[in-house]
Amino acid sequence: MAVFSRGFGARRRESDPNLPPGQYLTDDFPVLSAGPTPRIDTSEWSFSVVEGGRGLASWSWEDFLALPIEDITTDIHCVTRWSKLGTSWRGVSVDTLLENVESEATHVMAHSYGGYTTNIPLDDLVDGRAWVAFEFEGEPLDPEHGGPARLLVPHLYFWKSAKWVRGLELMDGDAPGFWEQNGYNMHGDPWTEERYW
Ligand SMILES: Nc1nc2c(c(=O)[nH]1)N[C@H]1C(S)=C(S)[C@@H](COP(=O)(O)O)O[C@H]1N2
Ligand SMILES: [Mo]
Repeated sequence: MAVFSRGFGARRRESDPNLPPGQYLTDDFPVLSAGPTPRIDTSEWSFSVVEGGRGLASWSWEDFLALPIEDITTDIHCVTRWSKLGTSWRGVSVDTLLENVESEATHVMAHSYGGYTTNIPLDDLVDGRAWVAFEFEGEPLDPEHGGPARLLVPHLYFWKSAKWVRGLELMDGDAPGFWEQNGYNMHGDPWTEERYW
């Protein structure tokens, strides 16, 4: 019976073991931006790692694309409760970007073109768990979704994946970014529903 199998399918999708608690699956890719979409030409783009106002590393777009590039297939989870499973990206791992950086930092503030910020413990950005991504599903990342490049930290809620990212600031303690100052969680693990404070 058609009605029966549809209901069964829906229940199966909701109980997908890859879906964190309180999330639903979507096939769309919703756009969530706190402000207007900044348009950054790759000829103007740069990415830098800074600490205490000191620049530790910096790449032009060309230099950045010459770094080791990885293909990533991963699930993503927005705090507004949508999740997408099996999304594919290309990017440079944060491990690569921090390879020659000497630091005692414990936390990172991601900074974006347009002024957005988000804070993340350094441990959550290393060991192959975070990237600066510039392609989505085989295409250059749309400006609406953070192109030329965005942070991708898929094991945390998606607000930690800063769009239009322009750099990482290493910090020796935690400090709230944009949404975190407005009540969002300092960490943001979707599996333990770290949504708000
Ligand atoms: N620079 C910037 N990055 C951002 C945001 C933003 O407003 N500005 N929104 C965050 C939030 S709340 C989410 S859910 C995701 C949405 O990404 P998407 O628009 O590609 O779906 O981007 C995150 N990164
Ligand atoms: Mo979000």
